[in-house]
Amino acid sequence: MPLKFNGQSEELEGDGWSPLAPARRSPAGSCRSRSSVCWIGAVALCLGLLLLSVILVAHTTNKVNQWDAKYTDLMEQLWKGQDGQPAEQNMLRAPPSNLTRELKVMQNQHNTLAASLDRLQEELNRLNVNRTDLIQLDARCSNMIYELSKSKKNLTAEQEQLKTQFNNLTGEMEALQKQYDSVVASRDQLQEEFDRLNPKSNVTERMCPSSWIKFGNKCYFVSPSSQKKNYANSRKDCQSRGGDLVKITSRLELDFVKTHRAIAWIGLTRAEDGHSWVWVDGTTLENHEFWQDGEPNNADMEEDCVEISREASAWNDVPCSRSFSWVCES
Ligand code: 2F8
Ligand code: CA
Repeated sequence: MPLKFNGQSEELEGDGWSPLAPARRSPAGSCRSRSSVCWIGAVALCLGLLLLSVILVAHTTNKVNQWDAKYTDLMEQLWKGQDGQPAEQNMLRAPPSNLTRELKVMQNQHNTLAASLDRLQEELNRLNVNRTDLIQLDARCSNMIYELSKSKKNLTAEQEQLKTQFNNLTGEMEALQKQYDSVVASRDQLQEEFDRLNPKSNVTERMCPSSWIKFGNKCYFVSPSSQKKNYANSRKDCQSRGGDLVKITSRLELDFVKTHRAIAWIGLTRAEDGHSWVWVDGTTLENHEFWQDGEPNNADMEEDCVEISREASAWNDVPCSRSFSWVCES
């Protein structure tokens, strides 16, 4: 007999047995009277459900394994070519022609770039060597600059010390010079006083070397008439003999000289200012009375030395390069 579902009672109805129906119909429990039958039915139902679940799980697992195997096969086919080689290798073995061209171009570019890279590497190595040299040079230069600046500092300090010493010594020298001048002045004063008090002592006999002529209290050397020298060499000769060219300070002295040599150099030259005249001892000419008439005339703007001239037995300015005899005194 078929089973029917009762919507109101939510029970299966039929002529046959319904496991729940008795309990609903008799809540106080008519099933209690048939409890063992109820329990057996419930256990059987549970076992049936359990068996059904096991079957479903086994079926599902089987399906999953089948799909997994299929998926693995598909992946292998995709990875391998028809000939069993990997698909990528096949593509590389027989690439399309445009790809081959591109590959060649890229290969060429790669080679060019590799060559450039090599060259750049070499250049880099060379620059690194130069850089190392420059770093060493820079270090040496820095060291030298440091040493030089140290030396400069020391030298500057030394220079300052020397300057101070020089200034002190200059001061001392000036003080000593003043003392010396004062002592000389005192001596001269005492000498004058002594001469005044002892007139006979003035006449101090002085001896002159041979070939020198004594006149007054001075000695004179007159050069041989056969020898002529310019002004500078004449003066050198006098100095080598321990004297200098004659300095004429009186008519008497001029007359003495000109009687021994009519034409001769004397120790008088034009001063730096171009106008005044100086003696060999550095003193300036004060007495102008012994010039010839019209002299000094600085003829041709080149007459800076003085001679005793035969014509007038007086002085004339002439070029220093001219050659004459000379007269020395000491
Ligand atoms: O007339 C005086 C004149 O005579 C000479 O020049 C022509 C002298 N020159 C020499 O002796 C070189 C001048 O010094 C002198 O003034
Ligand atoms: Ca002259």
